[in-house]
Amino acid sequence: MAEISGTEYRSMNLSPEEKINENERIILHLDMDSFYASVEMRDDPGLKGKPVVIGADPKNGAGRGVVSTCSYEARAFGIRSAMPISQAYVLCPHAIYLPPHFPRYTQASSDVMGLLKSHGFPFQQVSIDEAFLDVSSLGNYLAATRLAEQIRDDICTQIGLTCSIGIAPTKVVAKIASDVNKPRGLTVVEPENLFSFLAPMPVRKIPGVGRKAELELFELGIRTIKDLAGYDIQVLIARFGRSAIALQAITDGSDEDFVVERDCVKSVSRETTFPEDTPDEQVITATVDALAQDVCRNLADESLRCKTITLKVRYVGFITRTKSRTLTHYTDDASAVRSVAYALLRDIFDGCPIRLIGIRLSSFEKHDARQKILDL
Ligand code: TTP
Ligand code: MG
Repeated sequence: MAEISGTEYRSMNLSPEEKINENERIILHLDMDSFYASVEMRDDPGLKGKPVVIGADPKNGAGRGVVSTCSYEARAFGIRSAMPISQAYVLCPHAIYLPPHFPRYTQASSDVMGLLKSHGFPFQQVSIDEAFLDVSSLGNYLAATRLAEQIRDDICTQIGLTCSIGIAPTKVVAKIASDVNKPRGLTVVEPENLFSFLAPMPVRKIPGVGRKAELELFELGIRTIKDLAGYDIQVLIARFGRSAIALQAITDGSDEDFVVERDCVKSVSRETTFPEDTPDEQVITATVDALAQDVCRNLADESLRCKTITLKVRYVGFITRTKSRTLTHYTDDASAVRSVAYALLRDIFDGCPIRLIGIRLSSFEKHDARQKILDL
């Protein structure tokens, strides 16, 4: 484990060709620093060096809603993502509060992802501001470090933003590594250092271990990743089911989670054909409810949030009507989707028997970095 500065790694005095291990997995994880806030600061240099908070309108402390993100200057006041905006306002009333400008973040994201993809390694985007590259074919960690430095410099000079990068033998460890020296961090965990890097960390550092899982692990006396590594696997399985195996495998880098390139999902939909055509409003709304739950679960699996909800109704005789609504914000919340679907249903349902009903979600953004790696 090391934060490698340019001089340090050059002093290792190895050429990339000297040490090639064809079996070694080398995964690079990149995560942009204070992403939405950094885009705002790039586009308005007057914001540089100031506490900038992106999110809901604080309304002089009476605002509802939450912080999306904030600059590192604002973090010094204790402000964090997902905190109520009213609390952020108490912590730093003189911060600059801005509403999100999603099209600009989406553009910056595709610029960053395009630059990453251009290197030609297996690539997987996992949220609006993070992605993995499988750079194993480089053959050694020194070459991977050089590539990371080049990527970091190119993102800075060509796109005007900063990022943090982790390099490690597995995706989970690369992701943990990219987070430990933010902002502008470059952290390399070679296989021989993997355990000493992970051992002292609280289990919560493992992506996917949320507050609930953390408390359950505490109940077993497991606080650090070292505690988790040494724990009786049978007891863990009895408590958490088979996902415990994947969880423990993270601690020694033996988990097999590959960088998979996936086609961009354009829409997610679910539809139901009734066993018998029905005009029964109760049956229809219950079905819409179930479809909303189902389709949102699918969205969560893809780490996506949507903006456009479309309801489709097919009447007897294959007469089909669809209606869409686009929200002002992204959501993956089933109850939000359901209430829009209910409103659309009120618009297009004319009381005639329905044969089929469906919900389609589209206009996506990739979910943030808290996507689940483990199902705990
Ligand atoms: P993150 O990468 O989690 O956060 P960040 O890039 O702002 O800061 P860091 O330097 O710690 O990586 O999320 C990327 C973007 O996703 C973030 O800029 C805004 C958005 N986001 C939310 O809208 N709500 C949230 O709760 C979080 C965590 C992120
Ligand atoms: Mg980020």
